[in-house]
Amino acid sequence: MKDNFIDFIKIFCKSGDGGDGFVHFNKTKYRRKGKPDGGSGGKGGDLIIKGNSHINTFYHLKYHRHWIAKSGYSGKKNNLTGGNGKNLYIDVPIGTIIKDVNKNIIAEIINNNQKKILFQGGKGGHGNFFFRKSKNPYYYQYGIKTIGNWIFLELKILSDVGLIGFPNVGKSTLLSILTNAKPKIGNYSFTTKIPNLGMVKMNDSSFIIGDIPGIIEKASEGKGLGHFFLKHVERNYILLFLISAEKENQKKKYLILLNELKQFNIQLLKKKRLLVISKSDLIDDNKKNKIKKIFSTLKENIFFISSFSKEGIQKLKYIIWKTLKLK
Ligand SMILES: Nc1nc2c(ncn2[C@@H]2O[C@H](COP(=O)(O)OP(=O)(O)OP(=O)(O)O)[C@@H](O)[C@H]2O)c(=O)[nH]1
Ligand SMILES: [Mg+2]
Repeated sequence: MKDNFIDFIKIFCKSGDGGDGFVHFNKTKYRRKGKPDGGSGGKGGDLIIKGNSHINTFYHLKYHRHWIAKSGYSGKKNNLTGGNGKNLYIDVPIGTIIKDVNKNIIAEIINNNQKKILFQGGKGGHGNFFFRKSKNPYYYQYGIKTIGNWIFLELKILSDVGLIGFPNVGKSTLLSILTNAKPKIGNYSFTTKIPNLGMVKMNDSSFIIGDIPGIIEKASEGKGLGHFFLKHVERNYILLFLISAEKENQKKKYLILLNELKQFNIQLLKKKRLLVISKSDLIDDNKKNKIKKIFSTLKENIFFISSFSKEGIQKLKYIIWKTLKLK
C-alpha cells in the first residue's frame, strides 16, 4: 500500500512543436508557374495539468515520467492550414503544487477539473501562400520548436480538518464513523501508512477530514514513520488532536505531539486546535474528571469521544462545523 502513495515527483513536460508551413504552387493552364498556395502549419498541442478529485497520489506518473504533446501538422496545398496537435492532459490530485525546475511555484491545483496550461504549443509556420507577395515565392516558415523542461509536483492534501495523534488512538476509526471513508483499522501501531480522506455532510454543507499516520516522540528525528506526512496538514484549518483514554500520561502525550509539530513547522501551532480524549468508553466519570483537571492547567478545552459508544460524536461534528463556519 505504502509504495502506491507518492506525494512528490519530478516529470519532464513539453508542448508540441508548431507544424511547418508548406510550399506549393497551384498550376493552371494559363499560369504554368503556378500561384503560391502552400498553407500554414498547425499549432502544437498544449501541455495541461488538470485536477482530478478521484486520485490522491502521483503513483500513475511513476513509470511515465516524460510527457510530450503532439506536434502540429504541416500546412497543405490550397492554402489549407495543418491540423493542430492534440493537447496533452496530465491528471493530478487536488492539492498539487507545481514547481518549475528551480523549485519556484508555478501554480496550485485546488479544484476538480481545474486546468493550468504549463507549456503552450508552438505556433505553426506560414506557408508560401502567406508570402505570395514577397520576392521569393518559395519562402515559408518552420513551426516554432518548443523546449520542454522538468517540473516538480508536490502534493499537500487539501482538507479542512487534520487528525493528529499517536498511533492506535482511533484516528482512522473516527474517520470511518464520521465519513464514508473506509480506512484500514487495526489494534496495532502504524496501521495507517498513507493519508486517507473522508467527507462529512452536515447542515447543507460539507467538510473534509484527513487522517494521517500516527506520530510518536522523535518522529522529527525519523522515529516511527517520521514526520514528513505532516505536510499534509499544513493546509488544514483545524487540527483535531486525539489522545487516547486507554493509557496514562495524556498531558505528556499532548505536549510531545505539539513539540513534534513545532519541529516540523512552527506555523502549525498557529492553527485552530481541538483536543479530544478518544476511547472514552474505556473510562469512568472519575477518571474523566481527573483528565479534565490535568488539561485545565494547560487552559485547553477538552471533551470526550468514543467511536464505539458514540459519546461526544455529534458534539464534535457540531464544533468542527461551527469553527469552519466562522473562518
Ligand atoms: N474501546 C475503543 N476502541 C477503539 C475506539 N476507536 C478505535 N478503537 C480501537 O483502537 C484500535 C486502533 O484504531 P485505529 O482507528 O486503527 O487507530 P489509529 O489512530 O488510526 O492508528 P494508526 O493508524 O496506527 O495511527 C482498533 O483496534 C480500534 O478498534 C473507541 O472509541 N473505543
Ligand atoms: Mg490509522
